[in-house]
Amino acid sequence: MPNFLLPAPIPAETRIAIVVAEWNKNITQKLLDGAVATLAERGIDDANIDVAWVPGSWEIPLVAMRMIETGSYSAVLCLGAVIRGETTHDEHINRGVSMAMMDIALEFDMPVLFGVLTCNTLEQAIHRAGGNVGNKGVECAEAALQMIGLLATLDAS
Ligand code: DLZ
Repeated sequence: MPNFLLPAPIPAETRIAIVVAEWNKNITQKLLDGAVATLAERGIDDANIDVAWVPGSWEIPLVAMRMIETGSYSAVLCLGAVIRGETTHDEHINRGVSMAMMDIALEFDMPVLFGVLTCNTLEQAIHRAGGNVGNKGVECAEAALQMIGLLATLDAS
């Protein structure tokens, strides 16, 4: 039987940053609401959640990095909705943002949660923002708490 590393309990003072894009706000507001509600259900006080709205998903990585640099947070949730249009803009945004988010996570040794929807249609986005495919904001909040706990376990071992 292997040793399974279990996430440690989340300390009450844990602070979470959320960066959320205004572009497609009808979708991203639902992602934000899902994330905040999930964090609250898991014991994170509203006062320990800081939310920064940015113009679009392209702007998420810079603000995520700046929030991490304050040293105040245990994780940063990045929420956005990129929807394919007539041009290839979505490919550029998705590639740039996803790679930057991974770079930031590894450089700053912190969970950076990828809650940017990358959809072909508005309908797909609606389904993933509280519709019949769940809510990506909820998933990100749950993933953030799991990662904070797991990293704490690794710190202690
Ligand atoms: C410009 C643009 C377009 C066309 N589409 C989206 C989108 O689907 N989702 C999104 O989050 N942002 C979009 N943006 C805005 C860019 O992310 C960015 O804010 C602008 O290009 C300014 O840098």
